[in-house]
Amino acid sequence: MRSRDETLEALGWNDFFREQVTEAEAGKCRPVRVMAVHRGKIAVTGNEFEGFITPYIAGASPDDDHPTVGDWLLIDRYTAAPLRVLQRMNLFKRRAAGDPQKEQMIAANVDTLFIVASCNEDFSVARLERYLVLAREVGVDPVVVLTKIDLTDRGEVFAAAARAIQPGLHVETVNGRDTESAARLAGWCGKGKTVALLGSSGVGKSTLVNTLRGSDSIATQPIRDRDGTGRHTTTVREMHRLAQGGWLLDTPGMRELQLSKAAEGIAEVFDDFILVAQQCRFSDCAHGGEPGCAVRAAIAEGTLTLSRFDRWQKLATEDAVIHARRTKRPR
Ligand SMILES: Nc1nc2c(ncn2[C@@H]2O[C@H](COP(=O)(O)OP(=O)(O)OP(=O)(O)O)[C@@H](O)[C@H]2O)c(=O)[nH]1
Ligand SMILES: [Mg+2]
Ligand SMILES: [Zn+2]
Repeated sequence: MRSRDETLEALGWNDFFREQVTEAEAGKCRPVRVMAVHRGKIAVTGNEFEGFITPYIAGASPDDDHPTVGDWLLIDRYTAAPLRVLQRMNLFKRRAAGDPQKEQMIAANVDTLFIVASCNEDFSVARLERYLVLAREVGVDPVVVLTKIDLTDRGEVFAAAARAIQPGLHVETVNGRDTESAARLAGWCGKGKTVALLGSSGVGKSTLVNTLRGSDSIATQPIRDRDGTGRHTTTVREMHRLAQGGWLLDTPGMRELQLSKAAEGIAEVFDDFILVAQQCRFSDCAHGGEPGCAVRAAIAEGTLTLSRFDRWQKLATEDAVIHARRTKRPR
């Protein structure tokens, strides 16, 4: 019995969740934590159970809360069917891409929020403020993590600008690629603790996760030279285990917290295309018949469909046009 609790506690299980499980449920269900959300399936881990299951709860109306990453979920002990999402300690959401009436869940049951920004031209006090507002609304302690300190000699200027936003705000400056430097963040990532990373694409969220884990298993990509913004590399919200026992919840970069039709929305909806496109021989492949195009190969094989390819291209083009207009506008 004891070892069983320890496994769950390492996943973040505590009295708040334990007390929600009725005796009847304890007999026929097991609690699992949602590790990642993919289209149509979720990755969950519990005691002696790990795998992909359907996110759809039988009998729940579409308005009912469905599981998001970080959630504790009761699943049927025998069929693994999800039965109920346990009440959350907290929940990050934002307005859904394309539909301002709908909200998209980002992450649940978070102990600390790392608001990640980098010490370069993409740094914005206004954006940090919006994330701090979000953290306050949700009721999670924020830490501002300023990356790429190694690329500037004005690191203290960026840090001072961040500290000035709010008295007592934790602000850490790091070289996210350096183990010793990133180690100053370890204090927030103790056993069973969940730290969510939010911030624009390209600020180095996945890099930090890799460095803190001492691995390079998560894909990262250089930012654009043109404007210092990222390429929306991460497309899945996913929890990653640290050797010291904590959990880092990596998320896709968001340009605006509530932007409607933007690259990040496209990246999330077409994550399968973006993953395959990373295998194209040329990094700037337009998937129009270039040699070594993995996207065309996948369509030919039938693993990706042409109709979704067309929709993806159309949205990506629209976004590029909007982006070009924005950058051309005189200041
Ligand atoms: N020199 C330096 N480069 C960094 C640092 N942090 C990240 N980078 C680089 O910045 C680029 C973008 O990093 P990512 O980790 O992919 O950024 P991300 O925030 O995960 O981006 P998305 O997944 O698109 O949201 C990569 O080339 C990293 O190597 C840092 O502290 N110093
Ligand atoms: Mg990333
Ligand atoms: Zn291609």
